[in-house]
Amino acid sequence: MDKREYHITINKSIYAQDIWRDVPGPKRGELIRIFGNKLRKYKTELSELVTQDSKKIYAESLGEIQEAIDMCDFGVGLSRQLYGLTMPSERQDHTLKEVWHPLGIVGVISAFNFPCAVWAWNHILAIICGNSVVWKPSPRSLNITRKCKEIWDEAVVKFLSQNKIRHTQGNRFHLQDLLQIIDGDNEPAEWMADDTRIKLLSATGSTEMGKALAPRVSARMGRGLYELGGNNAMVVSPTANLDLAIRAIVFSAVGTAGQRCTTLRRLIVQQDVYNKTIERLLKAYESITIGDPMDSKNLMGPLIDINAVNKMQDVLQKCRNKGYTVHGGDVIQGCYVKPAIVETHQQEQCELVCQETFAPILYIFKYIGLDNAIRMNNIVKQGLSSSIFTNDIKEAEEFTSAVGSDCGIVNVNIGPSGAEIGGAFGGEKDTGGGRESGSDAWKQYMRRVTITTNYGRDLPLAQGIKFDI
Ligand code: UN1
Repeated sequence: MDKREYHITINKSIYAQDIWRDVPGPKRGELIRIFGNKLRKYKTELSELVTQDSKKIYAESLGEIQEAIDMCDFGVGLSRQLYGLTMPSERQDHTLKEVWHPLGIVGVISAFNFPCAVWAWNHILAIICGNSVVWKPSPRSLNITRKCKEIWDEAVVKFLSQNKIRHTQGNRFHLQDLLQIIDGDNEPAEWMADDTRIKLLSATGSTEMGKALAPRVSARMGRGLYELGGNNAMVVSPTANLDLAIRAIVFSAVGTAGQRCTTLRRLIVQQDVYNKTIERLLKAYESITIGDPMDSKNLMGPLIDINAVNKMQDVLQKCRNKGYTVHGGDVIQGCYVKPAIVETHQQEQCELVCQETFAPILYIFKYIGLDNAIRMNNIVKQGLSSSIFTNDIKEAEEFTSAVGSDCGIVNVNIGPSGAEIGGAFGGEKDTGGGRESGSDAWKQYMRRVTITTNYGRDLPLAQGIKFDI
């Protein structure tokens, strides 16, 4: 897309939002209900496209589309719950309240690994809140993106056949334009970051990408919502149920071929259960079936591209040079690799471990006491997700307390990946601080207005100020 096409897209987005902001919330919910039902209808086809584009296994792609459907259900309910507040006014015969209004255009930048669900987190909330969306997907996700847009347009047509919308713009009015696709790579992302017409930019991807865009968004006083890199850990305590822990480790370290932002990258195991845990984990890793992601017997497909394979191999070589023990990690063929476990034999986490390598590499560390494990969990720059396996309530409470994990997501007896949509999703530090999907994340997609109304016959001033003329 060139700059001229970009401007046309943004203009269409402005027209569509101008109409949409005036549509009552519950009616906006009606469009999302129709869209959600269409996602249900096309679930198989959409999941196939997710696998085709992202190379994740089909079972996970089904989960991804389900996540988008769940978002629609959440959005329909939310459309009747965009609650403001009323406060008692200090002045006689006055009312004081806060209401939430639509923001305008929301820009969404999504990554290859969750090409549909993460867009849906943003799109559904943005639409329910009365906004329009311009979506710049990863250039690797074009098939699933096109299909989502096609289904969206169908949903809009059905919605318009059942609902009358007040508008004044004649032919220029296309409600389908509430969702538009911006294709391209870094350049259009930069245009979006600099564009004052985009009121909120929600970007998912690497910390590097976020750090390049965020200053541009804030330089124009725009809003940014960032979901960036993770370097997620799990603590395995001596009281952990190892049967559950091993399953959770394998799913969160190997699932999506280690290419989730929530992927488990660091395993912190108490020294008394270290040997037992490694032994069982290595055995579990041996049983992982790798191959065609559409074949239901496989738990792992290929990495996204040859660059990812090379990066993984490079990091593993550096690990060997450092004297770490590397189990697995070999290239099978093309982009198919074996997942790797790296025993570091130390508590210190070197630079290699502190960076996020978007590949199935799991580093293992030993800890002695929980304080030590919490410090190890928190030492990296990223702060997305974390978990502890323990049957000791004191340990679980400490890990989730203010002095425990410093991440946005803190789990007990489940792995760090695979969050439900109902909670707010996101993390601290280099992860960017944004929160998406459930809870009250919707508030970022609206502007808050504080309204004071005087229904009396006098004009009292706040703070009792006297200013008589
Ligand atoms: C991502 O990798 O960007 O919690 C999102 C999870 C998924 C979302 C991952 N529900 O792992």
